Amino acid sequence: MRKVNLAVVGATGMVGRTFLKVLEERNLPIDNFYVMASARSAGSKLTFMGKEYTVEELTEHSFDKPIDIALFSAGGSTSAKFAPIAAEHGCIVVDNSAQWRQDPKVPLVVPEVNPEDIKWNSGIIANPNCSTIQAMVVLKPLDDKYKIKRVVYSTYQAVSGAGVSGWKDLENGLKGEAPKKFPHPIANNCLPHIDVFMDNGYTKEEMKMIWETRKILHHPDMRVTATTVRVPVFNSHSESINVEFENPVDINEVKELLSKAPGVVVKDNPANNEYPLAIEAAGKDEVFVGRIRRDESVENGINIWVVADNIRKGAATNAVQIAELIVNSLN
Ligand code: 25A
Ligand code: L14
Repeated sequence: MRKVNLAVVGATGMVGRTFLKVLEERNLPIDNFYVMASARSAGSKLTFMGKEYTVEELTEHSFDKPIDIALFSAGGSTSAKFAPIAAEHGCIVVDNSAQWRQDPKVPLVVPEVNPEDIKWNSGIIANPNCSTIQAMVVLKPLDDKYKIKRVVYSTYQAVSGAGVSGWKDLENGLKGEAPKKFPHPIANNCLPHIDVFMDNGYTKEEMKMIWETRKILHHPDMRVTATTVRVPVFNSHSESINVEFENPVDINEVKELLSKAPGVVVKDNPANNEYPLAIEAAGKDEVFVGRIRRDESVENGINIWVVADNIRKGAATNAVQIAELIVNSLN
């Protein structure tokens, strides 16, 4: 594998720091390495592969030097401005924000699901929303086998999804302090509100799950609905997913298919109280699925419970896997 020059943009954030950790673990072949963030943290130090790196301020000139791949997680407005500058300089951006995901010129990729889509990139590849990624890894083999007719998502999302400030709201809220990031206390509470409200009454997080599911599975008309809820959990998103299929399903075959699916671990043994749990998924890269059962209210339906670390598979790990696909395509 050829060595690449790689930059991490938003390196001091929740996802940015995890990019560094995952890059170290997976040993991507890196030649020159750069860490970038806002002026706020320029000059601070980050350790990568035992070496200390100084955080640079992200500017219009950051990509004047040769950089092959940049992993961005610095928010939508930063990506809107700087990802095109990086791409113009020949760098391939893997962007973790929602800024480019619906752009028809930008592939939206989960490596276990639609790796072939990286081929038609024009300098920017989007990393999907954390809640979408973990659902896709599980739904893809089922769609291939039974053809999905309709999906109903209900999510139970960790505060780490809202970055450093979301984490602090739960930490401080448990001590009785008022929230700064969320509109209501998150400690001992559930907020049916993630990202902004839209004209149709859905939140943008819900609409992202709907739009992104269709784009990744290449089913532009798939019937999908979602309710996304913030819960007082530090890390790992849990999801109840109800799926209706065109074709008849056999529940044992579903378990068999999922146990063979790449990136998926079936944890489904109710007799021993075994099912996926947020505290067990945290720190791991796999997507855990359990409570696999028939939806007895329809002819061809199932209910499942899907849990994954939203900062790792939901953000950093998925982006690094995309970077690996890019590196392989350069050879
Ligand atoms: O609303 P937006 O614009 O879409 O932004 C959403 C925010 O959500 C996070 C991320 O916050 C982002 O800022 N995020 C995005 N995608 C996410 C995902 N999939 C996600 N979180 C979870 N899952 P974050 O706090 O994790 O990281 C922010 C990083 O982006 C850098 N950054 C911000 N503006 C920038 C920029 N880099 C370049 N140019 C810009 N204009 C940011 O750098 C950080 O690396 P920094 O220098 O601003 O951060 C310095 C230190 O400040 C602390 N901190 C950061 N944000 C907050 C904060 N403290 C309190 N409140 C904050 N909002 C951190 O400790 C950081 O180390
Ligand atoms: O990737 O949990 O679009 O607040 C935006 C909001 C990720 C999570 C995205 C949150 C997200 C997020």
